[in-house]
Amino acid sequence: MAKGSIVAGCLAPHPPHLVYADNPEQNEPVSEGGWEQLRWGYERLRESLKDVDYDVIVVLSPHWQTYVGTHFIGVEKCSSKSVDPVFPNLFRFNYDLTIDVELARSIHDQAKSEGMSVKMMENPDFRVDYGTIVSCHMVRPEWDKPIVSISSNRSLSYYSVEVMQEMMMELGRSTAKAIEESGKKCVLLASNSLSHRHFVTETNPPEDMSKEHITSHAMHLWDMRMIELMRSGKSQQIINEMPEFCDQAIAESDGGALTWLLSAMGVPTQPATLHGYGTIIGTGNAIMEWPCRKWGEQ
Ligand code: 2X7
Ligand code: FE2
Repeated sequence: MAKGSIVAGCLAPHPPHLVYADNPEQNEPVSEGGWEQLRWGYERLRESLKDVDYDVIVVLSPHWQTYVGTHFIGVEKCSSKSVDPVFPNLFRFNYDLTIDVELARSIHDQAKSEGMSVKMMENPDFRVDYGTIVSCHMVRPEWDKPIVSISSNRSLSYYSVEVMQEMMMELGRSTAKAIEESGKKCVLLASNSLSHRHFVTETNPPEDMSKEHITSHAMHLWDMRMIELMRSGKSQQIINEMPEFCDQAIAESDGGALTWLLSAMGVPTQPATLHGYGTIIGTGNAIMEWPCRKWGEQ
């Protein structure tokens, strides 16, 4: 069997506003659009992946929060309604998705053998979080690929950003090894915003773009710094600066997704492509792609 591989790694932010603004049939609320810069960014990412052959999407979302270890959905068919608890007016999404339980279990087993605390989530009534759904929908609205859904172990809240990073580095290595052994081609998604300080009131209508901007200049500077590091292949520096970034920009990478992604790709020195940047209710969001399929043997 040929070795499996990561064909692309993506930073794929998940504010529910993006799905709301796109008006897909699965979402109940209806909008007049909005956040076009980011939605055009997702269009460019989809175009980039259009002719890429892959079997499965592997996603880590900070909105599936687990406090004892990292969990993996272990139920093959998940269908229900996902409602954003903060924005139920924007996101009530009827989903029907397939999980690649075999690959999920392989990553779980590999991480376990490396000493991580892990669990397969086997409750058939489990409600899939909106972070997972929004990122997957924006990357692949056809929903024709199975996914592997990985939780965000809140080790930063329990311990520290350093402990979170140690654990996500190991989870990334275990993910890459399991993928290699599976023979499957995978797209990896780190589902998170960058700076994450948001407004506490909503405009009327929510898609009024005359009110949308970053919450502060300091947040803008952090977002631009992170984007430039990604664009110049300085992954190790991102990992080194993660403690300050999480602290000062209240960054949503505190959930570990970005560190996990960088580790799974082998902390790349190759540049990432910026497909789009924009703010959502004041938070900073970048759509980035590391086109690993083009790098050849590492
Ligand atoms: O989950 C989110 C987010 N990360 C950023 C902005 C707005 C809503 O939801
Ligand atoms: Fe979020």
